[in-house]
Amino acid sequence: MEYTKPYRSLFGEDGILEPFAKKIERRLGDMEGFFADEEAYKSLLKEDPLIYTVYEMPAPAEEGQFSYATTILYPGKVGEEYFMTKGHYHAKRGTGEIYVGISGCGVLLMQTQEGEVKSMEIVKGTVAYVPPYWAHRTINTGGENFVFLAIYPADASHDYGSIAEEGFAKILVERDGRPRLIGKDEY
Ligand code: M6P
Ligand code: ZN
Repeated sequence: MEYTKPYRSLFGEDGILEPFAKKIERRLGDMEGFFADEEAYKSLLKEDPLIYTVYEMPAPAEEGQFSYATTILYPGKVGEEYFMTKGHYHAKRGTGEIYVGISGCGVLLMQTQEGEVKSMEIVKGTVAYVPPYWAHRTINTGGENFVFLAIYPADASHDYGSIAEEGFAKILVERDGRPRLIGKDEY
């Protein structure tokens, strides 16, 4: 039997994982249809800002293995809606995930296939559990980078399709200077 060799990485408040095996950068242009305000999306697209960067250490995609990744979600808004990750279900639906806040502040938004929504704040030191079957997305509600660590089964695999098509039932917008969760049709 071939054993996977143990390994580790270090990260600081900036969230850069050392070492990392994979770096994913998502710009606004990679997120067409994700934000509610299409006009605001189009006008910001001229700058095509970087929305988030993921540093990943994927383990072999086998049952029992774990991958980990840090995400740096930059501050900003598209119209009234805060910068956020695409969000996904796990392709292997019965797998969960753990998030650990490193710096900045944000919200972890979760939703079941039946449309039940849960949101929780994440700050430095928060550990949050995403149980199996919940789609998950993170949102930066602050003025600085929102940085967190995620640990998930290596064979979970991302299912972006359902979110790209239907989105989340709720979106997080800034109203009177504060974050407010509203129905996506209330924008
Ligand atoms: C976290 C984990 C990763 C995910 C990343 C960005 O680090 O959940 O698996 O890739 O956030 O989120 P998304 O894949 O939804 O863009
Ligand atoms: Zn996940």
